[in-house]
Amino acid sequence: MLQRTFVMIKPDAIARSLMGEIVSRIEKKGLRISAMKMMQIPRSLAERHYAEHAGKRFYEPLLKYITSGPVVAMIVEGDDAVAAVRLLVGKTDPKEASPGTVRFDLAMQVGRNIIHASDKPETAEREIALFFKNDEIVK
Ligand code: D4T
Repeated sequence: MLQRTFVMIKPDAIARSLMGEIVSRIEKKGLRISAMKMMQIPRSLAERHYAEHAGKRFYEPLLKYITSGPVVAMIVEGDDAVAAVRLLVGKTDPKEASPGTVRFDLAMQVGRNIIHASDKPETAEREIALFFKNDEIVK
């Protein structure tokens, strides 16, 4: 089923010059990027994006991390794109991710796991609405 998902390249990936490597993996897989922008996330947007984690022990460090530098936000489309991108990204903790995934290959710590991808189609739509206006999306 044709689906879209929300992907974000996190600040440490930009700082480590891994943006191109990550975009390249998404493109080579055969997925299509229909929106993309670099931005620095204000705290208010970070709070809304990570609302489900409010109160958890890693919440404050997570907000600090995600607002610490520029990110690249993307909409990625393709057949079963939500699951396809989650597989490409790997498990949340890079130590548990499988070889060949972005997180295993390029990261070491859960608190610096370099990429975000929506976990469900409904989450994807919620996150896309948070980050993109309709006129920023290529048809
Ligand atoms: P994101 O949302 O960043 O793509 O991550 P996941 O969807 O894979 O995982 P998540 O929502 O459970 O976690 C959000 C974010 O919090 C960081 N985190 C998570 C952390 O620093 N310590 C932890 O113990 C957990 C569970 C990493 C990702």
